[in-house]
Amino acid sequence: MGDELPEIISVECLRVPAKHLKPEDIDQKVEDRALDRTTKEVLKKTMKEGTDTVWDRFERQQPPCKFCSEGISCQRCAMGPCRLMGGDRTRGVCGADADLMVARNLLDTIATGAASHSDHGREVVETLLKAARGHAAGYGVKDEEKLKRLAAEYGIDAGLPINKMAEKLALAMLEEFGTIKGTMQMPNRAPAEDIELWKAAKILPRSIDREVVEAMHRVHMGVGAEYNGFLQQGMRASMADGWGGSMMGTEISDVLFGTPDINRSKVNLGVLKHDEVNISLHGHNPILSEMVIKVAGMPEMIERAKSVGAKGINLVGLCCTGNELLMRKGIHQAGNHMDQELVITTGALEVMIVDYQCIFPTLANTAACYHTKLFSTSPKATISGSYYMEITPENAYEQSRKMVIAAIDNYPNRVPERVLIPDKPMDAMVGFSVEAIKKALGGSLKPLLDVIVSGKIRGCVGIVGCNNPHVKHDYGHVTLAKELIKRDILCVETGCSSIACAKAGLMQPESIELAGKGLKEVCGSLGIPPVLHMGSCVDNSRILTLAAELAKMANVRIDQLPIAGAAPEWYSPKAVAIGSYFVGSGVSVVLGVMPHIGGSANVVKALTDDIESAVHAKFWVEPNPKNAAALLFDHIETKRKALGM
Ligand code: MSK
Repeated sequence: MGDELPEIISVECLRVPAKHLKPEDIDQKVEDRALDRTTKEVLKKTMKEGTDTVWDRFERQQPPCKFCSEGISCQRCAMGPCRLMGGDRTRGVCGADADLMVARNLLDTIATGAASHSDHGREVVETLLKAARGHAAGYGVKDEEKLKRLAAEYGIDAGLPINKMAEKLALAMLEEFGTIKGTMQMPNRAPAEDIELWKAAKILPRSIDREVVEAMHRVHMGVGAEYNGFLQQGMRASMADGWGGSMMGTEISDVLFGTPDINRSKVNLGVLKHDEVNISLHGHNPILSEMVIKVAGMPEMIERAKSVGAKGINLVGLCCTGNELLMRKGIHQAGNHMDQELVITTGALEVMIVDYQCIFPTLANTAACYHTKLFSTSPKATISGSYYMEITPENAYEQSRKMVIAAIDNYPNRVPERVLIPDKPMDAMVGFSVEAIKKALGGSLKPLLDVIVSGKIRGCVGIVGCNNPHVKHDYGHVTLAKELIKRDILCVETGCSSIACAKAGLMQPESIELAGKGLKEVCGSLGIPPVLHMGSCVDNSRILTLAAELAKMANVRIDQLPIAGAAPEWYSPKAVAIGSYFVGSGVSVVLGVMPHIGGSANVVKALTDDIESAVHAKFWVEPNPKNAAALLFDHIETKRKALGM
C-alpha cells in the first residue's frame, strides 16, 4: 500500500502589511479582539509574527459597503449589478424595489444554509445505507436501540435483522429528500397543534430538496414581486432543514457512531501537546473523523510516532467536527470558528484535516507560514495549497491511514523556537443528547418539566451559532450565558457557542456558583453544569426534539413553552436557517448581529413583528448580550404567566 501524498499546488504565506505596532498597542488590540486567555495568547503571537488572520482581514474591509450591509445591492442577473441609492435610484434595472431585493437576498441565504446542513445529513444517511449493504468497511450500526426507535417512527418493522432495518431506514430517509408525497416524517415529532399551525402558515415542508430548489427558483429575477412570499418560502425551506436534513444528520450519526452520553473532556488551545504528534479535525461531518480516530489509535501508528521521537498521537477537534467527537468520544477540542487559524499558528500542529463548511479559504496560506500540512477530503470542498485526499465510506480507512502517517512523518519538521502552546486546558462536561438528559433525570424529561413549572428553573434558552469578527470573540456567548443562568434560566448550547462557554468554564459543574438559587439547586443535585453542551450545528435538531417532547408532555404547543433561542455571534447562512426554523417552530430568537435586511423597513417589520401572528414567535436584534438577557428573561416570564405558572 503506497503512503505517497498527492501533488500540491504551493501557495504563499499571507502576512499582514507591517504596521509597526508598539507592544502596548498589540496588548490593547488583543483585548479588543478576544475573550479567551489561550486565544489571546496565540493571537498575540500571530501579531508579533505578522501572520494574517480573520481579524486583520476584517479590519482591512472596514468600512463595509452600506448597500451590501443593508441588503439593497443585487448581482443576480446581468442587467445589473444594482444598488439602491435613494433619489431616482430606488429600483434595480429589473424594477426590484428594496423590499423585494432584501427578501430575495435573504431567501438565497436561508436556502444556502438549509442546503448545507441537509447535504451533510444526506451524506450521513448514505453512509448508513452503504454500511448496511456491507460496502463501507469500518462503519456499522453502533446504537441499535436508536435504530429501532427510528425504524418504528418510519413504520419499518423493528423486528428485522439490524442491517436490513438499517437499509430500509436509510432508503426511507433518502426518499425524504425528494419525496413526491408532499409531506415529511420527522415534523410529526411536534405536537399535532403545531403541525396544524405550520400547515396554516404554509411552512410545513414537503421535501428537503424541493424546498431548497423552489427557494432557488424564486430568487431568479421575475419569479414573484411580493416580499412576503419570499419570507414564507425561506421559513419553509428552513423547516425542511431543522425537521429534515439536520435531524437526519443528527439521528443517523448517533446510529452509526453512538448516541452521546455525558462525559468529561478538555477545551481550548492548551489541548495541543508538546511531545505528541498533533492532528486537528475541522469541519462538520463525523464520517471521516471517526475513522481517523480509529486509525490514530492503532498500535502500529503509536509505534511509528515513537520512532520519530513523539510520545503518541494527539487528536484535537475544531468547530463542529470537533463538537461531534467531543460529544461522543471526549476528544479534546482546540477551539471554535475563529480559533482555526490560531491552532496552526501555535507552530505545534503537524496536520489539519478538513471536510467542509466554516473552513477559511486561506487556511492553506496559514499552513504555509508554518510546518503544518493541510488535507482537504471532500470533492465539494477542494482547496488550493492542500493535499487532496478524497474520502468515501469505502476508502476512508486507507486515506485516514495515509494522513495519520503524513502527520507522524511531519513531526520532526516542527520548529521548537516557533512553538507556543498555552497551558491549562479547561475542563468541560459534555454530551447532553436528549437521551443523556433523560438518563440523568431518571429516564424521562418529566423532572425537567416539573422544575420549570415550579419555577426553580424559569425556562430554557438555546444559545447557538458561530463567531463573527463584528463581535469580540466569544464575548457575546459567554456574557449572555452568564446573565441567563444568573436569572435561573437553563442554557442549552450547540456549535461554536458551546465551545465559547466551555472555554470560559461554564460547562464545569462548579459553574453552578454563577447560577441563580433555583438553577443552582437543580443542577447541583444532578452534578451537572447550568450550561449544557448539546452538540454541533446540525444538532440544533436535538433542541427541536427536546422542545417537542416537553410541549407534548405539558400538553401545549412549542410556542407556549417558556423557551427562546439566541445567536449572539452568528455569521453563517446555516445560522440564518437555524434561526428561521427556530422561529418557524415557535421559538423566538434574539440575534446579536444584524442580518443584511436593514434596507427594507417592511421586511424588518415582517420578521420582528408581523410573523408573530402566524407562528407565535419572532426575531429580535440586540447586539448587547446583557440587554439580550433582560429581553429573553421578560419573554420567558410572559410565557410563564400565560400558562399560569
Ligand atoms: S461551526 S456554522 S461557525 S456554529 Fe458549525 Fe461554528 Fe457556526 Fe460554523
